[in-house]
Amino acid sequence: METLKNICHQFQIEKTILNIEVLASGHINDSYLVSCSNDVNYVLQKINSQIFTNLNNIILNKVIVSSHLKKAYLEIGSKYQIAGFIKSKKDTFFIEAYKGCWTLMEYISNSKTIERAKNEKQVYEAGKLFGNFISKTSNLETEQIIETLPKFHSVPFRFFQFEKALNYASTSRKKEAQELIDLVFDLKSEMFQLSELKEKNTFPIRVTHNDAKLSNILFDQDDNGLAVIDLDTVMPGIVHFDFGDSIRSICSNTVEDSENLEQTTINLNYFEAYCKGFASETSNLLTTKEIDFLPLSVKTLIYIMGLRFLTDYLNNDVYYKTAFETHNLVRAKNQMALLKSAIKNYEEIKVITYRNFNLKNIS
Ligand code: GN1
Ligand code: MG
Repeated sequence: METLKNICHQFQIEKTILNIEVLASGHINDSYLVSCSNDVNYVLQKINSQIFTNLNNIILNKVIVSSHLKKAYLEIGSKYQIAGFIKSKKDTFFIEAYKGCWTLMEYISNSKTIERAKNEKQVYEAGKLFGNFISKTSNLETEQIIETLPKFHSVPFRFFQFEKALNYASTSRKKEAQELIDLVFDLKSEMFQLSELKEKNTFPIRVTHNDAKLSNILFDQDDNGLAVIDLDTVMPGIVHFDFGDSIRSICSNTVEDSENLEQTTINLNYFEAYCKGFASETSNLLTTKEIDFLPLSVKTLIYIMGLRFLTDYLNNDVYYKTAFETHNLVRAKNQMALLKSAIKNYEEIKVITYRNFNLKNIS
C-alpha cells in the first residue's frame, strides 16, 4: 500500500489518498482502484513491460486515442465517456518506479463491468459502444497510431508461434492437447483467409481496439454502455479484429475459461443484438467487402484466441496469468468448443449479419 501510494504521489493529484485496492484485472497488467477524498477516484495500472516492450508508443497510442475520443464526445454531448490520463509531476504520461511502468487514469464513477452478458440489452449496448469506437476514431489518421504489437491478430504469425511451441513442448502437454492440435491443423487454410485478404489490402485500415471483449466495457447501473476501457492494444487494424473478438467474448454462453464445453455455444439471440448495436453505429461507414467478411471474422478471432491459449500451454504458460496448471488448456478447449459452435451455426451467422448491415448481394 505504501509503495502504491508513493507511486500515486508522483502523479499530479491534489486529493488525499484514502485507500488503494486491487481491481479485477486482466490477464496481463495489474490494476488498482485509488480512492481519494471528495469522492475522486483513479485507476493505477502497472503495465506488463515484458509483453508491452514498446512502452513509449503504447502509452502514446493510448493518450492519442483517449484524447481524441474525449474531444469527440464533448463536441456532440455524447453519453459516452473515456478515461483520461493523469500526467506525472515530471509532465509525462507514465512513470518508471519499483521495477515497473505505471500509469494513472481517471476513474469513471457509477460504472460497473459485466463478466457475462445477462440479457440482449447489455449485448446491444456493447455492440453500439464498440461500433461507436470504430466510427468516432475513423477521422483519426491511422498513421498517427503505431503498430506496437506487430501482427497481433495475424493468423500466420500466431500459427508460426504455435508450431514453434509444438517443437519444444513436453510430451505430456502435447498429449493432453492432441485433439486441439489436430483441430488447429484441420482448420488452418480457412483460418488464414482473413489475414491473406488484409495483406492484399482488401479492407481499409482503421483504428481498432484489438481487445474488444465484454470486460473492457463499463456500463452504467441501468446497463447502458458508458465507456470503452483498456486501450493497451489500440493499433491500426481491420474492423474484423474487433467485431470477431467481441462475438467471441460477448456472445458465448460461457466465460472463456469455463470447462462446461457442452454449454459453450454461440448465443444467436445475443449475436443478433450485437450486430444490431454495432451496425447502428457503423453500417454507413463500412464497405461492402468489410461487411461481407464479418462472419468469417467470428470464426477467425475465436480460432486466434484458442490458438494463443494452446500455444501458451505448450510453452508452459509464459504469457497469460494462470490460476491453475491446466488453465491455458481449459481456455483453449473452451475457445475450440465455441469455434465448433460458430462453424455449426455459420449459415445463420451470415444471415443475421447481412440482415443487420443491410447487405443484399452476399458473395
Ligand atoms: C489479454 O489482459 P487482457 O485480458 O486485457 C490479451 C488479449 C486476449 C485476452 C483474452 C496484450 O487481454 O489479446 O484477447 O487476454 N492481451 C494481450 O481474454 O495479449
Ligand atoms: Mg487488454
